[in-house]
Amino acid sequence: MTAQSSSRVDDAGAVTRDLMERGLHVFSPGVDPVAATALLNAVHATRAFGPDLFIDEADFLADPQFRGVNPRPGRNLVDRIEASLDFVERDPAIVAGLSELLGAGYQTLDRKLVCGVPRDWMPDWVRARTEGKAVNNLGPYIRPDYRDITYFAGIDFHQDLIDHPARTADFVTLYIYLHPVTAVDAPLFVLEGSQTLASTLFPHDLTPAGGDAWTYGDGRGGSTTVTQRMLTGDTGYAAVWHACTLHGTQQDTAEHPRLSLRYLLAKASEAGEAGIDAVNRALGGPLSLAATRRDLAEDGSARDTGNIVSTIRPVE
Ligand SMILES: O=C(O)CCC(=O)C(=O)O
Repeated sequence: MTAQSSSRVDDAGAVTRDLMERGLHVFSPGVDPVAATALLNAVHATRAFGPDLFIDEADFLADPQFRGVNPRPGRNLVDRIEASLDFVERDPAIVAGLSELLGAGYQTLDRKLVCGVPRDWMPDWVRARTEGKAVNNLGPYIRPDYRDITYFAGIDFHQDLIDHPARTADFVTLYIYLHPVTAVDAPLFVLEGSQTLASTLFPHDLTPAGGDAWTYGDGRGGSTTVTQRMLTGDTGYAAVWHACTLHGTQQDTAEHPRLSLRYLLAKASEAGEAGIDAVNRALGGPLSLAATRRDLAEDGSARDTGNIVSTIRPVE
């Protein structure tokens, strides 16, 4: 461990405090940029990132699949390049921060690569199907053998609890940029303070309140003011947020994709008191919802509910 990383590790309690106060902690510095670049290069070597990622419209229409289009065991690119992930999974400050928050022996619920897809790559028929939608996971339109990564054309403000109905918010998301991310690279937008209302139904009740402020209602009569923060940063940028923290992305408007690593990490069931317990005790609402969203049709496709995050005009 270097002198620099040990001073980060000694900063005990900072991750928990940040999640309690803002719903988010940014690791500073992030993880090893050289290793992140090596991973990025390895990912690029697996396929031609571009318009050929997409299937033909006729093939899509022959058998539309809206479920089961994300990475899964046996079809997850990060599992094929496991050795390259030590720069995250063994980074002393990341391990210390997550152990503080989730207890030693925390569990990896999910880990995958996420790709923000440039608009220019998308066929017209895919643009027509995604325009104005809140959740633009492009998996249904991607060639099946490339569904070992999750592809987004932006996703509206949501909690990561959205994919886990009935689960307690005992987990966090760790998000790593594999190259510099600016305003045009589909940076994450996080609403600081949004975790305080605990779990709420998607799409969320958000109204602009001037500048970077939003009024956020919980649908139960409560509301709070939250602050929008755009997460731009260099290669290896690393942030962790609570399962109830609202965040989203706009579509990538750069010429290249935005590639990131995304982990979901949970407290081990046998772990004693950990930072996440203190964070959760401070929340003003339920820690789980039986149903987390009301935007899906029977077949799993997204209905048109609008897209709030796309209304932000990013300024760096
Ligand atoms: O990377 C993106 O564009 C969106 C990622 C995200 O918000 C998520 O996976 O929950």
